Amino acid sequence: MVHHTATSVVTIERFIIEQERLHPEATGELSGILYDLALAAKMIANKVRRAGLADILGATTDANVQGEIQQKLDVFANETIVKAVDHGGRLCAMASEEVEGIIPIPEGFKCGKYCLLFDPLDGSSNIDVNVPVGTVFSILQKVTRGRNGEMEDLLQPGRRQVAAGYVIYGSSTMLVYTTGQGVHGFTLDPTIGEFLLSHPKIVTPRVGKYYSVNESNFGRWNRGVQAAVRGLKGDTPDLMPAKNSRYIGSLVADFHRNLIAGGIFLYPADSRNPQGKLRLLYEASPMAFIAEQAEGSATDGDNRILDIIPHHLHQRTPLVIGSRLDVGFVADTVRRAAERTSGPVVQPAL
Ligand code: FBP
Repeated sequence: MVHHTATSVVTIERFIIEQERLHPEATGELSGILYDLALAAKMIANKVRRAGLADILGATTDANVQGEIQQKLDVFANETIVKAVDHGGRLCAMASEEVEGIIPIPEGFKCGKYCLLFDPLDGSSNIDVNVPVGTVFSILQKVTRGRNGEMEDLLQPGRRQVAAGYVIYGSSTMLVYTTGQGVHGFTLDPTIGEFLLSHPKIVTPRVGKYYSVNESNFGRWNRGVQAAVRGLKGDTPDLMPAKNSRYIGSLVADFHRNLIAGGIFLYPADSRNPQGKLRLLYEASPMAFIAEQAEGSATDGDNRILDIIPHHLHQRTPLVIGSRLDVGFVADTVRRAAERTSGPVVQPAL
């Protein structure tokens, strides 16, 4: 592995090639998809940067598969990603948080051995108020025969991802991704239009200083989650030091802060969202792959996110993600609370 420091001038293209060389069996198809996504990210960043000026703010009249009114930028981002990757001959199918079913590769274009799942613009409810938003992507290998990708190719557990990443459109635009060889961050230099390596080998602190959760849902959580959040605020100092609260309400922005500085993000299930709010395939799974590659972890409060078997494209899941010991603390606290209410698990007399 070529050693880079944050001061080396390394473009994302060069970095992708160097990582590919570590796999003599590689065909370059995965690298090609990552290039295309970096290009789409530049085009979306360009629109987001000027959002306040151009008539791109505000909503369309259409609703997406989640029943949410689509923001104009959502639609632009979705189309930009599809157009950037659908003709490269590397994909056999796509799925987007904004689109009901599978997005097929148009007839006339060659199909490849990968599938792409993405949330084109996460946190889009924040666009009009100039709060960072993001794009999230996940790449899987095709498992079925035949030209076109099928549902089976998209509904794979997160541990099968070959790559995952996100783009954050914040004070600067960054692309952070993993192909299972650590997590690396690139910052877009708008003066030359290049993503440059700025955060090689990101490792998230084992214990974080921030907790990020929408506390307006407190009354709708079960006792275990309430106890865990109290613990993160300092109620159980012998078990977990008190943390500072930070919540933007844009998953990519909250996750990125905690990845770099250390912390935990939670979107638990609640009486209004019994399955949680965030989507397994477009949000939780790719972020979980990145978190684990950065020595953090991700659960649905109990189970490892990367082991959850998806049943449908827009499935939701509770999400607890970030610094390893913080995520462990939440799981232990929830488990202890569950035992208290249901009584200790009695082992049958053998
Ligand atoms: P979408 O924009 O993809 O619907 O994203 C969902 C999201 O905005 C996340 O980015 C964020 O973490 C969460 O919802 C915020 O939800 P809430 O407003 O309920 O706290």
